[in-house]
Amino acid sequence: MQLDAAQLEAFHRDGFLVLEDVLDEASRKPLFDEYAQLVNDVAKARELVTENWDSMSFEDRFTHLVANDPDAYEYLDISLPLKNDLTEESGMHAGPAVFHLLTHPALLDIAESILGPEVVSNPVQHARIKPPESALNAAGQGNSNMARTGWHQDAAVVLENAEASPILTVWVAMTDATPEMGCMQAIPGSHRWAGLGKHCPGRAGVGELFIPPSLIEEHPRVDLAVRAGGVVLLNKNTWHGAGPNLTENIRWSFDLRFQPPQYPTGRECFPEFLARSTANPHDVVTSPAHWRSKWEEARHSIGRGDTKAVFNARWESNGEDPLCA
Ligand SMILES: O=C(O)CCC(=O)C(=O)O
Repeated sequence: MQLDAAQLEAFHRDGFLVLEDVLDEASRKPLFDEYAQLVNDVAKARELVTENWDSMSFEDRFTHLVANDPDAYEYLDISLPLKNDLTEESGMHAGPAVFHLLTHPALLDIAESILGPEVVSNPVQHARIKPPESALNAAGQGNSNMARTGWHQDAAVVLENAEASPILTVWVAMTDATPEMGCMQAIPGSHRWAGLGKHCPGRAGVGELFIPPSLIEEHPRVDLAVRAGGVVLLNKNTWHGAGPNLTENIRWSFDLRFQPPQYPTGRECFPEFLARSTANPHDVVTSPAHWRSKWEEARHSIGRGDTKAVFNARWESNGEDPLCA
């Protein structure tokens, strides 16, 4: 589905666009199935399978796992962790259903409408499966893949070398995302403000950077609520965040990034790949195993010390700023 002129105008005006009904149930089912198996496998490996496991729903199994062992989330995310001390044992999930999501024609059509015919999958990407906030301990509540997401601009998350890279965020709703579930919120038009706003260093790692709440309060915010199967597009400069999941259900999304090939990704220690191309169709990655091997090679190379895991640390200097307290 290419975006029409009115949708493109709204995206460029607001810095975001909510699109309902992009992925049907059949497109999402392989992901539900893959994650059902994954949660079983991870719970087994972490010795967290309970006696009544067989009678538990996916939601309850997942919640039990991360409530008792928030570190286990590493094995469910679709990126290696953003840690400078990555090892060959560091976890991530790079299953075939995730690759088919990254290369889903409906998502690539949307990306092409904004970026043009050459589309690269940027490795900044996450699975966010958020259980009821009340189930999480302090460590879980500090992890934006499972709990609230501090306000930020996506351009602030990558290295400075990607300053000019037109990176598009494509956020995919696996479940409904309502205000009570902690759907994303954004400030309309904030992508047109000059440069990057002040960000504070993440207290629980570089991925948890945030704009001080006092700088958000003065601006009108809108909820980016969307039904399961819908998509939210974000300009990389749009100020956005997400509240806690205050319901009894899980709130699940994948946030993906796409860009044209000739620009830095801003996270060069992790692998990009060509997802669509009319200029070089033979270079398009079409095999889930090929994609997975790229992440395995990155982990191996970082773990061996051949590649340095470098993430954006540019906000560390704001650590002492009273606004960041
Ligand atoms: O889903 C969320 O909680 C936040 C996602 C987000 O901030 C992003 O995709 O940049």
